[in-house]
Amino acid sequence: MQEFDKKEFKKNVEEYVGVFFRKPIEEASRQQVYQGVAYTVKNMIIDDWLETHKAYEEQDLKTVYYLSMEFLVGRALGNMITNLKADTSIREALEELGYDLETIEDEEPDAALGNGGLGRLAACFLDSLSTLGYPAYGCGIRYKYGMFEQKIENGYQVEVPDNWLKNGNPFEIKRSEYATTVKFGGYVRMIRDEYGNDRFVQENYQSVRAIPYDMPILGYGNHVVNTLRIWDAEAIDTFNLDSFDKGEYEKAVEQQNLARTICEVLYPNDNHIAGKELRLKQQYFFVSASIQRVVAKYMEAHEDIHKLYEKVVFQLNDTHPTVTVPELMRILLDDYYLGWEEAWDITTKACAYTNHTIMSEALEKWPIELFKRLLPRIYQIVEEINRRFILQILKEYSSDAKKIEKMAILYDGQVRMANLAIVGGFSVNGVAKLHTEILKKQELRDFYEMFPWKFNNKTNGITQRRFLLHGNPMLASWVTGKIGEGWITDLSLMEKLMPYTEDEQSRKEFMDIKYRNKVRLAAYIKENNGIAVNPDSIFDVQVKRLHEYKRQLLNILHVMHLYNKLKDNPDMEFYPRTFIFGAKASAGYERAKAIIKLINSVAEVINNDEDIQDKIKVVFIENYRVSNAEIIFAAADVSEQISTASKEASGTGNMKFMLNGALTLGTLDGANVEIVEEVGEENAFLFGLHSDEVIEYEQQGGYNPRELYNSDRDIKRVVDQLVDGTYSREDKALFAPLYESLLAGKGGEPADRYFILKDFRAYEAAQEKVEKAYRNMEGWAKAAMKNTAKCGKFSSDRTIEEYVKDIWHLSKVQK
Ligand code: 26V
Repeated sequence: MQEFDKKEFKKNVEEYVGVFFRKPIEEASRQQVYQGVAYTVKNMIIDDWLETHKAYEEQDLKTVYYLSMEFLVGRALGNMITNLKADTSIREALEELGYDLETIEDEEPDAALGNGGLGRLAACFLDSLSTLGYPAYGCGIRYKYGMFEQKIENGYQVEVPDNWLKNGNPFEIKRSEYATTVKFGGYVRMIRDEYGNDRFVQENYQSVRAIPYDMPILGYGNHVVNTLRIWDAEAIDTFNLDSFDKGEYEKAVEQQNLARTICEVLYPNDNHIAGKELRLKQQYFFVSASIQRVVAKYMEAHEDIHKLYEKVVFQLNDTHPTVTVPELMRILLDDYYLGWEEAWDITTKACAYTNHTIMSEALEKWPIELFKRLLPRIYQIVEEINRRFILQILKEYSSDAKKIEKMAILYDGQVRMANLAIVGGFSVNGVAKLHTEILKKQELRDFYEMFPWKFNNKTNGITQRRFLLHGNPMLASWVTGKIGEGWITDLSLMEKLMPYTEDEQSRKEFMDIKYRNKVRLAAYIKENNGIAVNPDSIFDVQVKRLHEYKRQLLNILHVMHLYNKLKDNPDMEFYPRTFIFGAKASAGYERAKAIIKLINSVAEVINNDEDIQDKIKVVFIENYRVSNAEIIFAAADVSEQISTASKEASGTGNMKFMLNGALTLGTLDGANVEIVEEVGEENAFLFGLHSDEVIEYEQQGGYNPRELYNSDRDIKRVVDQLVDGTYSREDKALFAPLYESLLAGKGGEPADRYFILKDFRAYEAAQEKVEKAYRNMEGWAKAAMKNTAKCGKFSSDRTIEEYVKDIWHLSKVQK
């Protein structure tokens, strides 16, 4: 990249606007100016992108392919400007054109190709891989519609399609030259080739053309540009639609429909399997296209397919891309004519699997009938993998039928994807220490016993470039002022802030920045929700997907309880609080949607109750997403991480709050455990059941919440308020399903299966400690600063270095 030339930059923006929209820049809309800026910035990185890939080839470097159904990358422009270190100069240039940078950035839609934690983690990993200079591709799907846009109407969530590509995507490049064909259905026929070998060919199938689109992923200040390659489907037009052959015609139409539907939409479920045929098609589609292309690229530069694993490693982001295992086998067996053992050796040395949840609802299983019909050749291969694996179990455990029942890949009419991923690879990792331990001791115990060497932990991380440098510019420049800019690429340096926690002036500066960020969020809330909040109140924030195990219900029940107390004792001591929520619920998840409605109903009642005198405000931020998350984290005082212990595999929002100086109010779950290890228990607020206690209750079939309900008047009162019309005058039955879930359960599930009432008093006590701690501003400021200072471990740069050292074995590019 050449030196930044402001004049040239402005000229380029004007030229793009002129060429694309036939307008002088003075007459262009903000969106048009955004487009001009985006193309100009893309232009600035194009040479680096080319050169990076040339360097990879010349240095013949091993590459990781991060296979993921989701990449929740968010906006690209601001991130690229940050990573180009061109923030100040581009800001200036735009000001001379009459625009401020934020306004232009706001014109970009979020690329929301993911649901939540799992997709955002993939995006943070790509940022770190480039920044650290490792050869990497993200491989995924170019959904036409990403995560839905959430509107709140009358307190209810309404889902609006996210047409993120409607104005085009300035950052992507269509790579038709790498298109491949993916086949579905039909049947497999065995033929004998001219050398007398059995060969398998798929016949009478339907196929689609997979077309890759590449998006650049910039490293920070190092001119390394990796690629996020997402696939779109197009129809294969070898059939003549005018054909009088009816069979031909129908097939052509079917193939067109297949191509049209595959990449249409991201499944907006998180932690729940719907078992939909289209989803399996999506999985095989992007996996087959990616793997075919990887093998072809490898063979362009190498002779020996047997050594594929020396240059290629596939990381499977959850079980969603697990068909990688049989697909790679298929290519090696059917296209390269390898024997089974050779092919299996290569495959199991090239694949590694990350587990992201122990929630049994999310464990992927496919009906054999469906799997076989859609992927007949892949199914044959899975059958053979399963047959051989069962022989291995029998050999090691003689005739232990229980082992086969638990570990078989094909069982009870289903294909169990986690089992396939574990057997078909060399590494299985969890995403936080506690989570990995639970996998080893509970969920995947038998596999751990059989393959202990495969298991390892990789505690998640987040990129400080987006969540501090870009999202909280005031704090970022304060930190740089104190300790220099090294933290941007080495977050462990934040430790150097520790001495400043003892300095009164520094504490004042730190809290002043927090205050200004609260003012910024308050303005956002005013503009988007029409609610006025007080930046002097405690900003208590829970933002994440809505799920019962994350216990937004516990949070809002506690708010209802506080409100009861204030109504009973109007003069009680009370530090003003703003409870902020943000969450999307899966469209079909009724209880989750009821919780959103409840939060909004409670907000409506409390925010408009004059008796409360603004001591409590409740805000539900509409359409929580990556771009507004950056503003929210920067402004938080309290980070709510209150999942039922053992259920949240890691959490990554918890780390973003910590980085921005919020104190964790949480259970000992996921990465909270490690956060508290770093910052010290005295700088967080822990409460509630521990994971082993939860697991023990679960093994006994739950606990009896009725007893609690009958013996604790305050608990009874808030639970009853779910059904007495306090928050649903129009329809008392509105929240009955939530009431029922707490006291009865449904369809055999235990009552209060997430231990909300069980943990209620402990949560209340922790909240009282929060209030008390906040009254001591000195102490709070120290603790907040310590959170920022001690967050070094939670950089995704650290996580990636661990993946490289223990799993991927990559080398950095020399540039
Ligand atoms: C599962 C499913 C099931 C089928 C329908 C679509 C769908 C989409 C996503 C998922 C994955 C759920 C697992 C997940 O997101 N886990 C989260 O991963 C984060 C990154 O490791 C971690 O921080 C969170 O604790 C964990 O819940």
